[in-house]
Amino acid sequence: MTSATHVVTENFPPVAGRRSTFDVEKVRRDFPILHQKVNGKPLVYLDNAATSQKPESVLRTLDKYYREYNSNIHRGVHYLSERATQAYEQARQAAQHFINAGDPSEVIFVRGTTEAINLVAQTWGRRHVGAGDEIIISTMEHHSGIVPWQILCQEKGAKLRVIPINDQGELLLEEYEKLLGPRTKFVSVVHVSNVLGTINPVREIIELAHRRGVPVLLDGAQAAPHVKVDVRALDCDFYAFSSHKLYGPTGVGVLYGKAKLLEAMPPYQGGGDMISSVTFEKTVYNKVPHKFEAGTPNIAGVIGLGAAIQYLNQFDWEQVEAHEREVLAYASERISSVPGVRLIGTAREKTAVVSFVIEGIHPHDVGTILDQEGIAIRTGHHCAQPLMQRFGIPATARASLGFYSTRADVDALVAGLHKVLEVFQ
Ligand code: 7TS
Repeated sequence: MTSATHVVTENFPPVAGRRSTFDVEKVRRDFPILHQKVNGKPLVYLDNAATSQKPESVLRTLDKYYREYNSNIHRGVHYLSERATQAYEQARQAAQHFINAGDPSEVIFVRGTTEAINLVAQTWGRRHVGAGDEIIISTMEHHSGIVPWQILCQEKGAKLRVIPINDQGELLLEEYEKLLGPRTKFVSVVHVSNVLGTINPVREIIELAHRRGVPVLLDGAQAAPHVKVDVRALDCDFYAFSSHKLYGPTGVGVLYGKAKLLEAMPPYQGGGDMISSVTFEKTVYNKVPHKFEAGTPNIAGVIGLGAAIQYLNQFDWEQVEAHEREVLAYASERISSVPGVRLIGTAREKTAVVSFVIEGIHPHDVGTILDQEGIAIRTGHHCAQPLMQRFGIPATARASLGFYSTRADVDALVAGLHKVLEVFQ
């Protein structure tokens, strides 16, 4: 008979200890997908804001889960279920430490940033927002940070108020301060913009809201992979991020919430695992975080996210940030020197993203020609149509960096852009 004593504690494959220096070539060797040819050219992957690539250790963790201990969690008494449950809860602790949350119960596993924001809008929002109330968002939100609040406002007769930005793509804090008023019920803003790369002054945004007793959600989809997130230092009330942008698997993400808020919120979805008892007359809900995790979750995905965080834990965050800053500065300078290029988003505080337009050439044509060169960038409105309207453009071309990106990637992109210019001459 097997018992809990047989449970293997090391479910994530071991990774080498902490790396003392940041060696980008060594990092690249951890990502098998990077070493291939696309259209006969070495792949240059610069679409990390859409999704990032996965290191070998994450791939092995997923494989190991399905080969060795695939099982449903929390309800089983058998060996496989106990082992899967343990790995799942270890991943929760890994996520807790990654964002410096005070307790693992403040980490709720969801499908991703989109679901995290919808969860807060449909639970906290439905309970606290009424007719005539106001929710503040910003001009640079991803649609995931707009539509859930619009749905809530429509249902409740509440209003969305929008923080404007300047031409560099920076939030106007003094305008934000003016928007905060007696009807403000909630603030929801991106930590880092997926189009502009702007790192917003979230500490100040939160402090100004808290002075008026207003809670704040940060959309950290683009921040978590690039800046050190410390939810306790920020004092944010909610924080959302997606695994797949953080070198982990798709279909999973994290909603952090302060315990006190989560405990007072009604459940999001009803079903298995979120209950402690059910009769036809009445259901008593499970405690957090399980109250918000109805149904069989993405077990493999959560464990894979744990492995991604464990992988990242080898690195000194300052070294990662310094490397990305250096490549970003190089990319900004080289791309803007291409004739006809205009950068969209030139904030003083920026990370990992270079959006641009080329005079007279549609961004989709830029992307298609670059693809012929094996270069992957993204073109379009990037799910931020109101931001496109603010800049008076329908779309941008966007190169976005991961921590494995190099100056050589940038050089290839710039050579590709010169090919684009030749085609359109
Ligand atoms: N918020 C921001 C700031 C994002 O960049 C994205 C995805 C989301 C929310 C939604 O995340 P999901 O994991 O729930 O889909 N951004 C992008 C992008 O820029 N290109 O593809 C997806």
